Amino acid sequence: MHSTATPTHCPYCALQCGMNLAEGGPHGVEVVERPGFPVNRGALCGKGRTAPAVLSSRVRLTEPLVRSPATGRLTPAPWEEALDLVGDALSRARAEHGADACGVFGGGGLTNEKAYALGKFARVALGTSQIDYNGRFCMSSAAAAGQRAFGLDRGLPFPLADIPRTGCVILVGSNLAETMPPALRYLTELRENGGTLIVVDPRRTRTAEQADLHLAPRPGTDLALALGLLHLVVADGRTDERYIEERTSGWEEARAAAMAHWPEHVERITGVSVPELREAAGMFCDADAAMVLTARGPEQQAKGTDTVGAWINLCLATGRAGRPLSGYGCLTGQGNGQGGREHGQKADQLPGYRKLTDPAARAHVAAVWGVDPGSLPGPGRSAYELLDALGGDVRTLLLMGSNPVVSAPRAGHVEERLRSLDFLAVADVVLSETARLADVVLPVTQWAEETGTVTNLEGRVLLRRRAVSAPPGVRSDLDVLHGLAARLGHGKGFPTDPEEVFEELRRASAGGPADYSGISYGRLREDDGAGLFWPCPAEGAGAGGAVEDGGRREGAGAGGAVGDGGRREGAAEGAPRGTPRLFLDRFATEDGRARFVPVVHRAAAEEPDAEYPVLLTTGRVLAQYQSGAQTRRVDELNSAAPGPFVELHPRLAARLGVGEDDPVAVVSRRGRAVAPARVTSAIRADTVFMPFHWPGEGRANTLTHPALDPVSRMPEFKVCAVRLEPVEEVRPVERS
Ligand SMILES: Nc1nc2c(c(=O)[nH]1)N[C@H]1C(S)=C(S)[C@@H](COP(=O)(O)OP(=O)(O)OC[C@H]3O[C@@H](n4cnc5c(=O)[nH]c(N)nc54)[C@H](O)[C@@H]3O)O[C@H]1N2
Ligand SMILES: Nc1nc2c(c(=O)[nH]1)N[C@H]1C(S)=C(S)[C@@H](COP(=O)(O)OP(=O)(O)OC[C@H]3O[C@@H](n4cnc5c(=O)[nH]c(N)nc54)[C@H](O)[C@@H]3O)O[C@H]1N2
Ligand code: SF4
Ligand SMILES: [Mo]
Repeated sequence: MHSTATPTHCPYCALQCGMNLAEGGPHGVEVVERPGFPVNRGALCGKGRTAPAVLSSRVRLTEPLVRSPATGRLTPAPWEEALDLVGDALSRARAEHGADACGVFGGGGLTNEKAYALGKFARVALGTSQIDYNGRFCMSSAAAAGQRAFGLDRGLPFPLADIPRTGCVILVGSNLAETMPPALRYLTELRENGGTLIVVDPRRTRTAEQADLHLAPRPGTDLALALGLLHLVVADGRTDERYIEERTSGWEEARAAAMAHWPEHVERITGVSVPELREAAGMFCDADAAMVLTARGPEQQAKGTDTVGAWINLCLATGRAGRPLSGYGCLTGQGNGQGGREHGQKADQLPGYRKLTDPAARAHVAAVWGVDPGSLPGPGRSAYELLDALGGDVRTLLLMGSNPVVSAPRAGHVEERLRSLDFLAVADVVLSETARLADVVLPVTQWAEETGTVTNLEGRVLLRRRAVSAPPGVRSDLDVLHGLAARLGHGKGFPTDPEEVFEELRRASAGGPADYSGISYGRLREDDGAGLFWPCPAEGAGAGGAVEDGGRREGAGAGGAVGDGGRREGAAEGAPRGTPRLFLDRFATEDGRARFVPVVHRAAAEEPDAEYPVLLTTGRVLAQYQSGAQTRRVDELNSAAPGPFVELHPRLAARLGVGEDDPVAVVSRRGRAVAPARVTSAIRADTVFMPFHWPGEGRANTLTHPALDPVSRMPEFKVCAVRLEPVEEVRPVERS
C-alpha cells in the first residue's frame, strides 16, 4: 500500500465500498485497493474508481455565485456577501410570511453530521416545519413498511455476509449487478453454496441473468405477486404455525386478504404464470432459511408501503424473519441513505430516528439543543409536496445535496415551482441543473475533502476520512449552516468541526431507535475501520424496547458466523461492536411481535388506456449516478453511458417502425421526452424503460407521475402510462 494512503469510502452508493486514497494522479489523489474492508473486499465499480475526477477544479464550483440584478446571470461573489444574501432572504421570508415560508431540502448523500445539522438548522435556527429530503424518493416505502411490521427500520437487519449462507433469496426490483456491482458476489456465493436466487424484474437485467428463476411481472404489480405467493404457501400448508403463534400478530386478517388473491387472478394481473408462481413458492419454502430483499422496483410505487408489506407478510408466514440467516431487507440506495434517514432531515423526525410528534422525543432532543420543546415545529410536508408548494406558502428554499430538476417526479412542474420562488439557495459541489436556477450558489467541500460518518445499507456506521485539501474558496456544508445560523441569531449551536457535531448527535440519538451514543470517531478508527452497527448504546446505558435488542452484543446473533462479518466480529471478541443482527429474540414493537398487515392489490395511479397504451418504468445504468450531476462530469463514465435511451421490445419497435438508435418520443400526460431507441427482447413487450440520469429533452422525469403512497409519500417513479411516437421532423414543444 502507498505510504500516504488514507483509508476511506466511496462518495456514491449505499454499499460505501472501502477504498484507499493515495497521493498522485491528475486530481491529487488516486484510488488504491483496500482489501481489508469487509463489505467490498477491495472490489469497486467504475464510478468509485473514477471518483477523484469530480475533485478537479475543472468540473466543480470553486467560488460562490450570486445572481446579478443587472444581467440576471450568476456571477462570482465573496462568501460573506453570498451568505448575507441567503440569511437576509430567509429572515425576510420569515418576517413577512412566517417561519414555514422557509423551506429546506436535504439529501441522503449528506453525512450523518450534515443531515443532523440541517435538521437542527431548520427546527432551531429557522423554526420551520418545511424540511424534507430526497430519501423520500428512495427507500421511504420500505422504511415505512419496516416500521409498521417490525417497529424499526434498518435497511438490512443482518450483514451482507449472511446472504451466501441462506438457502434462497428473492430479489425484488433490484438491479444489483449495475447498481451495487461488488455486492453481486454475495449472490454468486449463495449459488455456489447451493442456494437459489429468484429475481423479480420486468426486465431481464444483468442481475436477472444470474437467477435460477426470473419472474417478469408487469410494472406495478408486485403487490399482487407477493399475495399470490402467500396464497400458494397457505394452500400448500407450508406456513410456520408455531412461529406465527409465538412471534407475530395479525395473521388472520393478513391470511384472509391473501386468500382472496387466487393464483389465476394473480397471473392475469402480473403476467407471471401459475406454474412460475408455484415454482417460486416451492423454492422459497424448500430452503431451510430464506430472505426477501427489495429495492426501488417494488418500492417506488404509489402503493410501495403495502407492496413491501406483502413481501414481509410472506416472510412472516413462513417464519423467515428475525431468525438466523433469514429475513426481510431493503437495499438502501444513496451513500448515506441509511444514516440520512435517521437524524432529522425528514419532515416528521428528530435525531436517533425519533418521532417529531412524540412528546418524550421532543423533550429529549430539545434538552440537547438547549431549547424549549414547545418551540420545535411539528411535522412538515413530504419531498414532492414541499417541491409542489414552492412559490405558494413556501417562498425561500435552501437546498443541500439534491438535484430535483432532474430527479423529481413530474420534473417540468417542479422546475417551474423552483423558478417561482422568491429566493433559491443551493449548496453543491458542481453547478447542477438545479443550482443553475438559484439566486445564490454556495460551493461546498465533498467526500475526500472532509471527514464525516456515513451509515451503509447494513446499518454499519463508518468513518469517511479526509484525504485531500479542498480548493481554496470552497467551504463545508457545516460552515454554511454555521454562517447562516449566525445570521439568523444563532451564533452558538452550529459547530463546524464534524467530530464536534457527531458528539452532539450521539447525545441526541441516545435512547432512540437509532442509538449512536456508543459510537465515537475513535472507535470507528479501530479494527481496520470495519465500523459499528447501530443500535449501539453507550456502555452501561440502560436499554429498553428496540434498544434492548440493540444492547445484545454480537455473538448473540447467528452461531458460527463465517465470512467477513464473522472475521470482524471474531476479531472484536468481548468488545461490543453494536448490533449486526436485529430481531433475533424479539421485534422492536411494544409486544415484541412482528405485525402482519392485511394488504390487498390495487391498480397503479395511471393504468394504460387507448390514448396512453404503454407502461413506462425508470431506473439506472451502471456508469451514471442519480441525476448525473457528478458522474456526467467524468469522461470515462460518459463514454460508457453517453446519454438517455428508451429500451423497448422488438415487437413494439416494429409496430412503431423504429429501429435501433432511432429517436423515439415518449409522451405522458405530464410531457414529452425524446431519446434513441434501444431494442431488446429483455423487456416485456407492454413496457418501456428509461434511465433518469439526464436533463433536457431525454429527461425521464418529464414523464413520471407524482402520485404519492399514502403512508410513505413515495412517488410512483416506476409506473406511468405513455404513448410512443416516431419522431417527426418538427417536434412539438414540451408541455409540463
Ligand atoms: N449505477 C448506479 N448505481 C446506483 C445508483 C445510480 O444512480 N447508478 N443509485 C443508487 C441509489 S440512490 C439507489 S436508490 C439504488 C437503486 O438500485 P436499484 O433498485 O437496483 O435500481 P433501479 O434501476 O432504480 O431499479 C431496479 C430495477 O427495478 C426494475 N423495475 C422497474 N419497475 C418495476 C416494478 O414495477 N417491479 C419490480 N419488481 N421491478 C421493477 C427495473 O427494471 C430495474 O432493473 O442504486 C444505487 N446505486
Ligand atoms: N424517474 C426516476 N426518478 C428518480 C428515481 C428513479 O428510480 N426513477 N430514483 C430516485 C432516487 S432513489 C433518488 S435517491 C433520487 C436522487 O436524485 P438526487 O436527489 O438529484 O441525487 P443526486 O443526483 O445524487 O444529487 C445530489 C446533488 O448533491 C451534490 N452533492 C454531492 N455531495 C454533496 C455534499 O456533500 N454536499 C452538498 N451540498 N451537495 C453534494 C451533487 O453534486 C448533486 O448535485 O432520484 C430519484 N429520482
Ligand atoms: S458499488 Fe457503490 S460504493 Fe461501491 S464503488 Fe460503486 S458506487 Fe461506490
Ligand atoms: Mo435512491
